[in-house]
Amino acid sequence: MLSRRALLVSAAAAAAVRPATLSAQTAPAPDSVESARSATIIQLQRRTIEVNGKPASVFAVRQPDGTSGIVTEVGKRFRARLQNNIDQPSLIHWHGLTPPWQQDGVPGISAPPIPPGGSADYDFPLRFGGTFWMHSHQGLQEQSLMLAPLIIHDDRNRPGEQEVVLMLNDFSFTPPEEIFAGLKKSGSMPNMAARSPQMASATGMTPTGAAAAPDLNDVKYDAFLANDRTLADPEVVKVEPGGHALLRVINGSSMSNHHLDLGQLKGELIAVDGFRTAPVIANRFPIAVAQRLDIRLAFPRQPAAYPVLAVLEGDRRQTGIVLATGRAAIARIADTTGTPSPALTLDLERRLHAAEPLRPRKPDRVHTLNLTGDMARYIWTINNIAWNPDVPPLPIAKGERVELVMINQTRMPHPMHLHGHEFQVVEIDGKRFSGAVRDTVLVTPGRRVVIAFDANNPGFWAFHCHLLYHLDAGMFTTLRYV
Ligand SMILES: [Cu+2]
Repeated sequence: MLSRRALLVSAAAAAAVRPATLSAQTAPAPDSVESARSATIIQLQRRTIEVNGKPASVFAVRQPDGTSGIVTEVGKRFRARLQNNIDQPSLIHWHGLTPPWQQDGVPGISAPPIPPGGSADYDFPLRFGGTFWMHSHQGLQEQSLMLAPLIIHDDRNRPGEQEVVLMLNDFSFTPPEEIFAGLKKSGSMPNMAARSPQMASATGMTPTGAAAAPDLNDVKYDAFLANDRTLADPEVVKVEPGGHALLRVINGSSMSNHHLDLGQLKGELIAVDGFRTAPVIANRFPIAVAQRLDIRLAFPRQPAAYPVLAVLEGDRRQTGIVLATGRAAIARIADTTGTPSPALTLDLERRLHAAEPLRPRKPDRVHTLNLTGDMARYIWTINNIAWNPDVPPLPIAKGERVELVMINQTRMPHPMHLHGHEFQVVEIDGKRFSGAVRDTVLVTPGRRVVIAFDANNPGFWAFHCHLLYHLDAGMFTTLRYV
């Protein structure tokens, strides 16, 4: 398990790679007095929410005034003091940002976890705007909602335009450690809906390498949350008739990929994972775990209610919020759809083109990463190795253009996340193209996806599957360069 090992290795790892500038906790910047004054206080807390009519004890990442996460502006510095007000160690990762590696928030890689009652300071420039999020990288805390939005405004925010943030989460009353133990004990229980013949053909799978049908949703959740609520009592957001809004969707789920369904509204997708793309107009978009979508919406003039739904892939269950213009009646929305949705595909990914692609360049270094695993024993691996502190980091060097070739040899989709660097999707199944710039890309079963990035942020970085229990079961590795 990453968490326990992470604790054990943190000292060794830090000793091995820590440069003269120490971690956030111990090395205040020279202007630390001013930093502390202008820093945003973020507190890790316990809170109780109601799910399916029952109280649920979960975490919160919020400011003293109750604001969940942070909204800030590009060009500013990210200055935050993170206070651990829970009774266990924790550390928060700023997902999608490019801080100095010691401030990246991965226990045992970037810095030791913050003990209960402790705090850590963060201070680094915000190089780009967009929709990001923050979440615990400690143990399985993310499953208990130790997460929040991290929104960086830039010129995609039109003056006066409303902004709607939609955070998606999966929820279980079973403690995450028990969920993980159950997966380990019984292996993955494949989703029956996902095994039907039409599902197999819908995914276009060929029975080479991986099996013919994907396995989806290996954790059975009690609820799917949209801004902490279910469709039994969804959030209703008032929007301007005839107006526009910028919808920022964050898939903060631990294990659940979704189809975002805008119903009657057409959306203009303008960015993925914070980075702008050539616009794509549609009313349905895939969103894998940890990914984000920025979608511009236009509302008709007449009063109406517009559900914005997230349908679990390969399943009938859904969650969402309602956007209402005028005094529209809000009808009850069922928490299941009529027919199961298909598995996510890479169809949209193939159509996405970065508005600001990487400068074309031959790679100086290519690493091939087979995504592998033993479903029966619930061990998830990269090149058949479950991560442990003895696994050497992937070698790269400063200034290189690096390509990572990911080949999914399993029957589950894996959303792969690189820390500390934005990357560009440059190939899917042998076809080169100038794809989206992102920080998390889905690799569906049997597929080959290639990403490229510039090694421009030296340090010790994590690269892993963002499905929480896959990550904890070993589908994790590191890159290190100075
Ligand atoms: Cu995975």
